[in-house]
Amino acid sequence: TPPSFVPALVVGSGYGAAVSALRLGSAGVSTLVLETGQLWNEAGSDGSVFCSMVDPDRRSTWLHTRTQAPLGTFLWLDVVNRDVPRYTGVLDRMDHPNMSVYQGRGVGGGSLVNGGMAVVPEREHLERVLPAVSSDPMYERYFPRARRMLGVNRVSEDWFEGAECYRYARVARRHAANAGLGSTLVPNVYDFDYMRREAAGEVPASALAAEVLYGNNHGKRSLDQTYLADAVGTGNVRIESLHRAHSIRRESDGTFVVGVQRLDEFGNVREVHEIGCRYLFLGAGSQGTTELLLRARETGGLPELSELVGQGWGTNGNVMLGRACNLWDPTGALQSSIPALAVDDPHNEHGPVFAESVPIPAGVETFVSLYLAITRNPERGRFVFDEDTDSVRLRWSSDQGQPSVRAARATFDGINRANGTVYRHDLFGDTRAFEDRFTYHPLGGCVLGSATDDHGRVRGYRNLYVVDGSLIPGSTGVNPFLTITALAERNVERILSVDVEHG
Ligand code: FAE
Repeated sequence: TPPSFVPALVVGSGYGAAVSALRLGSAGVSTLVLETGQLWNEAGSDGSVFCSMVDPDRRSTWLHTRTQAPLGTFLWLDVVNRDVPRYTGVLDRMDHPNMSVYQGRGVGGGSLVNGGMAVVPEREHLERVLPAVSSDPMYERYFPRARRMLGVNRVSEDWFEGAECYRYARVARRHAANAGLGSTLVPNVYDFDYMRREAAGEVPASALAAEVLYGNNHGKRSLDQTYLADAVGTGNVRIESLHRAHSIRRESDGTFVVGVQRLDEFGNVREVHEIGCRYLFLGAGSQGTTELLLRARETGGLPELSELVGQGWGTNGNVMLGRACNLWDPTGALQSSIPALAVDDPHNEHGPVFAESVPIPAGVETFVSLYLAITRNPERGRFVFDEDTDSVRLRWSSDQGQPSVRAARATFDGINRANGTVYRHDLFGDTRAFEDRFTYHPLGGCVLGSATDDHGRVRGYRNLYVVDGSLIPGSTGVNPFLTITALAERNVERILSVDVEHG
């Protein structure tokens, strides 16, 4: 049967994809969005759509039989992760030699699982990593637009200072201050007014019920409630969940033909079909988009793609660590799962460190101060396509995490010295204090200005676009989704005004 046809096809439904879908739909372009993961809108037998971090079930994990939380152990005991039935759950971890890449799966992509921190990057750093992007319009126009569209808000300082659930963040701030370091309250898309009412017992708890990582049942403005809801509301956008784009080829008349696999909720391929489109927008995330392009380049579907596809990948300098606080310094049994504070060390000898104070929502006092540090690690890896497994492999060596560890160590050695505290060595499965073998912030693989032009148009093929985190070469210096969103707003605006025929 000949392929069905849509004018515009968007692959994935994370930040870049959601921006593309809304802007295409608003311009009157009939658009289909394909998402591998589920549409998370139906409650399970417990009455909730998502499960919590402390009691995970099959909804937590994408096609694995055990949950894969980064904090592997506590007192070296494997108490954190659980066996679960294999299912198309919401959090995926893609394992490569020396590096595990986390990604949200479902309509909304990473917005379903992430901590919601929405941070504008430092102007100088953005100019360094994306020299082709002029920063005035970014800071005057696209960052403010992205913040407004995503529903970014700030915690009220008065409430923060007294909230039991942010004792852990205040401890982190005080310990940093004792070492001469500042901290900042971090804006978020989680509705802080909702959280205040959770704390007052007026509404069902989500952030205060250890929900994040495997989804939030309340409070978080994930993309399905913002961009994607608006996109569907234009009447021109349709979203197909449990549909995975697999192959791409181009016909001689310029039509792209995408091979699609329809999955059941256990991840089995139930049906394959083809969809033709005029405009193809790839928003499948750093690994997903890069894999689609490399497969197409290596297996003949898009042979003209640049050799630069696959390159420029980085971890955003992610490294996690825990400190043991003194027994007179509790971090609190009730911890909001939504981080609200970051320690700032701009003058670190190994480059600036922005370290979020992250919760351990165990429900008991642990005296642990936990951090996800974002460092300026200059190391870059690359993806290669492996025909045997029909998937990409990441080339990343174990020593490439060392710049992140050195920077974090310089910051936190100082904090430990100033407070008479030590690192925890029991959290990451062995005795290491710094966990640099995973990233929540994969970036790069199809870098703007190299594998694409200055607006994400893929080199070698007209009407083929990359719109997600793969455009950014490895680092934003802060949490990345606001940058991904603002960059997509900028690029898609240009693409719509220059390339696309409007309906
Ligand atoms: P992304 O959101 O990853 O979406 C890609 C989507 O494409 C996914 O839904 C995939 O299932 C789907 N997909 C992949 N392959 C295919 C295919 N072949 N066919 C169809 N669909 C496909 O892309 N960032 C922040 O700024 N602040 C935070 O607080 C924060 N916390 C995080 C916490 C966790 C646990 C994680 C995992 C990430 C966190 N991030 C945070 C990172 C952020 O979520 C991430 O940078 C963005 O989601 C990336 O956006 P993309 O548009 O690149």
